[in-house]
Amino acid sequence: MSREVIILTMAFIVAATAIAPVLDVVVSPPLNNTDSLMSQTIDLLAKCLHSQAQRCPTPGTEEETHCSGNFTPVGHSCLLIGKGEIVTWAEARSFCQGHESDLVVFKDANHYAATLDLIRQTYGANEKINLWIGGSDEAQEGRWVWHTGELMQRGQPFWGSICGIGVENRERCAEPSGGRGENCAGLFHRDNHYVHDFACDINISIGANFNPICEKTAIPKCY
Ligand SMILES: [Ca+2]
Repeated sequence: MSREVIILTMAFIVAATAIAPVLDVVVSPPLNNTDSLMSQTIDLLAKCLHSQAQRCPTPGTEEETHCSGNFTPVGHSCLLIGKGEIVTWAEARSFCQGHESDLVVFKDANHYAATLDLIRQTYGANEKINLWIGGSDEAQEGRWVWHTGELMQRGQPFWGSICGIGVENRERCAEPSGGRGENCAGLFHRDNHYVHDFACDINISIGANFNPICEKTAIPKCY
């Protein structure tokens, strides 16, 4: 091996050793001979190239995200519908938290629409089920916030426009319309799962069956 090659190899070692901590590459102990030096250099360069080649895309599509457990990728997040879990709003949050998640928060209209698609896939078109989401005005009447502390967007395309449970003639209401008696947000099946306000512990005896929709952050799928 020529002197120039040895010098070049040593330069590779110095450079690769300097960047190894950044790339989380383990560097072997000092080397004893020239052949071993060359072998270690090639191995080290291969590891560096592999590290640089691995990319984790920004979550945004179902193909690019991975969800643990029984959660389903929906846009930028993972959702789990607690089908069969008839619960109050507080019980719905507890159910989600037991699955390392919380009630769903709609960050935009696309996320809301994708969630509606999942509801239809889960229940079919004719299931008369309502679903709890993560909004409330319990702390301050009329100030609707998500459990994250963010303000809920009001009006279209989220909130409904027909009156809620107990009003049978489908008269029109601008939701939320329940005042101090209704402080928890849910998706009302009779209004195509638009957002409505409901009593947080609404009685299931009047046909108000509520399941939870849980959400947690998607894991970027790296390649
Ligand atoms: Ca209220």
